[in-house]
Amino acid sequence: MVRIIEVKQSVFADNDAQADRLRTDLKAQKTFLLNLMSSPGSGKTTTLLQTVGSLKERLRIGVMEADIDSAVDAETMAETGVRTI
Ligand SMILES: Nc1nc2c(ncn2[C@@H]2O[C@H](COP(=O)(O)OP(=O)(O)OP(=O)(O)O)[C@@H](O)[C@H]2O)c(=O)[nH]1
Ligand SMILES: [Mg+2]
Repeated sequence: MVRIIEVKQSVFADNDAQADRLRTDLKAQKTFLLNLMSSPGSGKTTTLLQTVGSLKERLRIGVMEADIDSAVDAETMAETGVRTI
């Protein structure tokens, strides 16, 4: 027997609400947030290093690395002089 359960509320409703709050806060602070995600080895760090190199004199930039395995990329980014965590 198949039972269909109707979900009236998005399971991501809480995520959406938090994302909305974050967007509002960042806009008020005039902060542009970019989440850069792609396959391992596809060129994220290279792209970031070039982007930061081109813009760091004109914009205040911070990088949050989300590598759960190592701090190699965070250390590489920190060498550019921008705030990196
Ligand atoms: N040919 C070519 N090689 C690239 C390009 N961008 C990056 N690479 C090379 O690809 C390799 C991986 O680049 P990374 O920038 O370290 O890639 P990543 O996505 O940060 O890798 P992870 O952090 O390990 O997931 C390096 O050897 C880069 O020099 C590109 O546009 N063309
Ligand atoms: Mg990388």
